[in-house]
Amino acid sequence: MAITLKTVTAVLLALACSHGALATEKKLELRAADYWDDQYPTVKGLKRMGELLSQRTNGRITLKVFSSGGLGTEKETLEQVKIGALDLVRVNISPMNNICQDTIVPTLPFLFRSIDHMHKALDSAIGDEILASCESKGYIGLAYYDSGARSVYTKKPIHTLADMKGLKLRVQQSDLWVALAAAMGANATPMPMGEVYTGMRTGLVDAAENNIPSYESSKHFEVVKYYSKTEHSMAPEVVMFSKAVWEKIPAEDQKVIRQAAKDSVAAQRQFWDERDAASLKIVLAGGAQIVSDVDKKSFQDAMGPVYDKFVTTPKMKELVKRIQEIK
Ligand code: GTR
Repeated sequence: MAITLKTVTAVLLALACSHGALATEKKLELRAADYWDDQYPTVKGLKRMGELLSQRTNGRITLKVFSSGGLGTEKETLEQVKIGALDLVRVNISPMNNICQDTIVPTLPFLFRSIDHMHKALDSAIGDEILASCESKGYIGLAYYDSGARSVYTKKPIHTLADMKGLKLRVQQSDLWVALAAAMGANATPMPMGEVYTGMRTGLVDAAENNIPSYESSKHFEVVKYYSKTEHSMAPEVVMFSKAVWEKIPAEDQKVIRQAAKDSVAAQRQFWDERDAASLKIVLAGGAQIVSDVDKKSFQDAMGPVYDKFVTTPKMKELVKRIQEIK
């Protein structure tokens, strides 16, 4: 009897060990999507995450990045991630706005006073809470990547809010962005990034808004030459993992993935700064005019209705307050 018990225990132990070993030794080939090409800072950030994953697991966990929008628009790739057809995606936070309400907060106009303020907020518990709020919608938020500040570009200089009146402004596919454009006095046309170049050429839209690296990489600077520094939003980029896939991954591997994403952030920020400077040179050489004397206050003063309409829950109000209180 004693021998039998001992044997059973030994067998059970052996089984448990081999099971554990199997779980952690299983190869994991992750697939990510990004709208931009291989040289863009967000793709370079994802690739850094992949290098860290391979290094830390001796090549057992790998990350293949499908760049240049090969797997679809941001909205489409987010849907693939939701159903687990794709493991992760890097998107701007804006297409998450209609999916997971708290992501509206870091998208809000003129919320962050500076890039440094934005970093402080997103690197703190506030940033983690916002990402975690997407879990019930099928997304595990892993990290924020830099995206600078967004400004308006069109065929004329914009010096004050009044200059926006009646402009057909392309915005991202988010209700918040439609309201934001309306508050500026513009007519919002939501569309995916990939359609904006043609939209501008054909006159479907006559203005858009983005950071300098996007203005350059999308070649929009070839069509509209005035980039006016309204700096109305610092909506960051996010790396979102599929909850459907996540739940099938052993806890130890989840930890490694989370950490690799977090540890890729510092590199991504450096890639961002380098590209920001390089892109500015390219657009200037291409004949773009950077308009710096913008009456930002006229824009800021018009944003009250956007806050009233979109910062609706006690949680969102609290998040906004906590961000504003950061020194
Ligand atoms: C860029 C961002 C893209 C995309 C784009 C847009 O800054 O990197 O992911 O969201 O903006 O305006 O659609």
